[in-house]
Amino acid sequence: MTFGRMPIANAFLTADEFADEYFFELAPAFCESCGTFQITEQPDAEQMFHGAYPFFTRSSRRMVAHFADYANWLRDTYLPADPFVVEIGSNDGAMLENFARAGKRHLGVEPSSNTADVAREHGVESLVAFFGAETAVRVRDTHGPADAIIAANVMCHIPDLHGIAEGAAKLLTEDGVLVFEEPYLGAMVEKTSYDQIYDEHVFIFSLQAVSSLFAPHGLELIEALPQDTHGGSMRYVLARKGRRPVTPSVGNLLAREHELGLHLASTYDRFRDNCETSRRELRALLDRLHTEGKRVAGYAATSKSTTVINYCGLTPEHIAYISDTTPLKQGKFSPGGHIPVVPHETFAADYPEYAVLFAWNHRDEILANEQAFARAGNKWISFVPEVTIEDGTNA
Ligand code: DWN
Repeated sequence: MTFGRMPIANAFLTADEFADEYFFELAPAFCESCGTFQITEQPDAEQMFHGAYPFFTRSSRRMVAHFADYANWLRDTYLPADPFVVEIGSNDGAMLENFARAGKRHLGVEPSSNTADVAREHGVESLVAFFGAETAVRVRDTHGPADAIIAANVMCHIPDLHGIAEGAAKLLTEDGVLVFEEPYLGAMVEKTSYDQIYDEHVFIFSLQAVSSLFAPHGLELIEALPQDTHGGSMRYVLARKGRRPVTPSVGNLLAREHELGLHLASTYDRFRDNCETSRRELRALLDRLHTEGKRVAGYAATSKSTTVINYCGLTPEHIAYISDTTPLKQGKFSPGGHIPVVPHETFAADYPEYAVLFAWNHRDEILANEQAFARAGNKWISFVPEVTIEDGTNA
């Protein structure tokens, strides 16, 4: 299937950059032999992750709390008393800060220098690099082997997964674990959350895919734990084959994937049809509101919104502006659709009548924060799992 011509999801730009904007074809595919769902063309990593990368994990308070829980769970379940923990794609240090504060040995490996700088400000030791076999050996030679290599919303960004697996196999101690959590294919298919598909997300994983991708490197899936973050994620735990028991979660969730038909091409034919229905309905709703002269804004200039805006052909006529809390995005335009991004203060000073909830994955946090918007009679527009209008009071 194809979502058509797509810009880089986080390449927010100024008006004088419109003429040179980069586009590629966003075309996902499903591999019936290894079970991966992936995009077939991806821009170069340096075009996406660089010194002005505009996503900071700390933009969601709920995610910061989630990472504190993730760190505690890891410590209690898999770590020795004096661990060395390496995080791949450590961003602004929201996860590793929990180890840094406890005085534990840690290292973040993060390719975007600006987010790594923020991590250092929070006491997180950070190496600006892409993780792979070479970096893994460098880290092992300078710091020693790692008891855990962790990641969150990172593995699905890395096309050379075999390089990651090879690096992990070199860097981990004998009983070390590789733990990562990522948007889950089962949730995406069930909710038609097609906006999880964009340049950075080269894969949307399932247990089936993770098991088969890491097995050739001697790494075995020993536990899987569903997470409600980012609209439905899965935490995967891998260890050297035979070193740790495989928990029942793996068999149970693999059976559930079978029931969902995640191994069948026909499931993705249905997913494509559902995406097209969602597009038609969102576009029809926004066309109608435009005709009626309603004031509509977007809420949160997420990476995901780039897929929605461009796939649905949304313009500033449909969505006058997008409110976002990230200074690096404010004053710029959204990729492809060229919708202005404004600070949250602009939204709060003069509420629009409708707000499209682009950060639907942070729904509870946002609706709770925006009670004044809802109480003033304004409405939320959601598109996951279905296109709906709701008032959002008492959320
Ligand atoms: O995998 C990825 C996920 C974890 O984070 C990356 N590829 C990039 C990023 O994706 P995203 O941009 O879709 O993430 P979020 O967390 O859904 O959205 C973040 C954006 O939303 C930021 O620009 C800040 C903004 N935001 C806001 O304006 N008000 C977020 C919240 C919670 C808010 O209340």
